[in-house]
Amino acid sequence: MDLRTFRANTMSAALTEVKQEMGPNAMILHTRTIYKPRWLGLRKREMFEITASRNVRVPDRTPRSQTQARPVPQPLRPPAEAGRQLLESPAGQNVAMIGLISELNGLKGLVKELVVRSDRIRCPEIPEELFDFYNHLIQNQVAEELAATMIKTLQKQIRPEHARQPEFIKLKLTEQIERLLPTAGPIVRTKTTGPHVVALIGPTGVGKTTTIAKLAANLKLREKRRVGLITLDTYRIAAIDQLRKYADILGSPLKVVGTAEETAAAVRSMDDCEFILIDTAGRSPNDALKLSELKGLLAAAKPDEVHLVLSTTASEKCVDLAITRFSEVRVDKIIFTKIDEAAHVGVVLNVIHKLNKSLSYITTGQDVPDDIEVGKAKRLAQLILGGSL
Ligand SMILES: Nc1nc2c(ncn2[C@@H]2O[C@H](COP(=O)(O)OP(=O)(O)O)[C@@H](O)[C@H]2O)c(=O)[nH]1
Ligand SMILES: [Mg+2]
Repeated sequence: MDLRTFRANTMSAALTEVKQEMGPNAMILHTRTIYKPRWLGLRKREMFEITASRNVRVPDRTPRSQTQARPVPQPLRPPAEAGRQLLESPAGQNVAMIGLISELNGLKGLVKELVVRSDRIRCPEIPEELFDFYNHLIQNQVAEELAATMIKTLQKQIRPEHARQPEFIKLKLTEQIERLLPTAGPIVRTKTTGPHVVALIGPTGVGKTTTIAKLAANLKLREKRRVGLITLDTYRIAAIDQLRKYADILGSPLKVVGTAEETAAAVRSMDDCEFILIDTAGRSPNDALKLSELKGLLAAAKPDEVHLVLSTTASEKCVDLAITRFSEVRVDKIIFTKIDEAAHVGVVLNVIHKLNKSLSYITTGQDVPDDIEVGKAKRLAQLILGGSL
């Protein structure tokens, strides 16, 4: 079969090429729209592709001389019937489909244009030539106000011709993200006697227990430190079993406690450890009673640092509520989990910037102990500005 593929910027340009190269009777076998990505995935370019052939047999359009070999003579059809059959033939349907596709593409372009225009109306302060970069930040969930501030700062740093140099703009935005996103570095023990006590708090299911296991395994196996584990999560048997499994594998002591006295006693009993990691039950941010109970238990443990664990996959509303409520307990640093599952990670920048707390770790998967990284602004900038994990 004489099969050929044609690509052009519009469907009608592709059709013209088909006609020129293969003649007016060419049969369209397949059409599709291809999207070619540009820098940072902004405004993908549309291409139209047509696959056509010169010599596919379509029975109803075959010249009379070629139909003579048919075993049974065909009755003559009335013109309307022939028209209907032509429409229902693959060729007819392809032509109808092409018409629909090009109309749809026209509409899509129009909607896109309208969205961009209305965004521009909403943010008149964003200069035209930097609008795509602003849009990219917004699409990655950077808060609108913060994105606008970043673009205005960028405008002061660059000359107009730089707007056409995406790599340069990326560098400048990375520098800004590094300034906006303070990081805490890894957990370190600065005292010379007694354990360094670290507690993780946060909503249910964000990954606190898994993160405790990752931290404990890294301290124990990579840094050869003596690590003790305490869990205040006495609500669910499964939660205790989960941590016990890791404590057994690591050969670390584990205490399960439910009262302030038990908590203080557990910390004292691990006096020979260099680090004590405290896991807590995920309290619902709405449950004020349990939150104040958590506050009491934590106070008894006298932690050196308390990390609030937040999931990148949670909605901004959930994250905001968790921050408000858990701040009443105590928050020194922030851990963001499930970066691997998040569609966009701008929320990390928004939260850290708004709270003025530093980012300690990010977690990037379910595997203990590997899927954890010390929070680095450059890494986050890469993720926000288009890098992938
Ligand atoms: N994809 C992904 N899943 C995670 C990550 N951290 C934890 N999880 C999963 O999230 C679920 C809840 O974790 P868990 O540690 O029990 O949460 P907790 O209720 O806060 O203690 C489990 O299925 C974990 O395997 C992460 O970084 N990425
Ligand atoms: Mg847990």
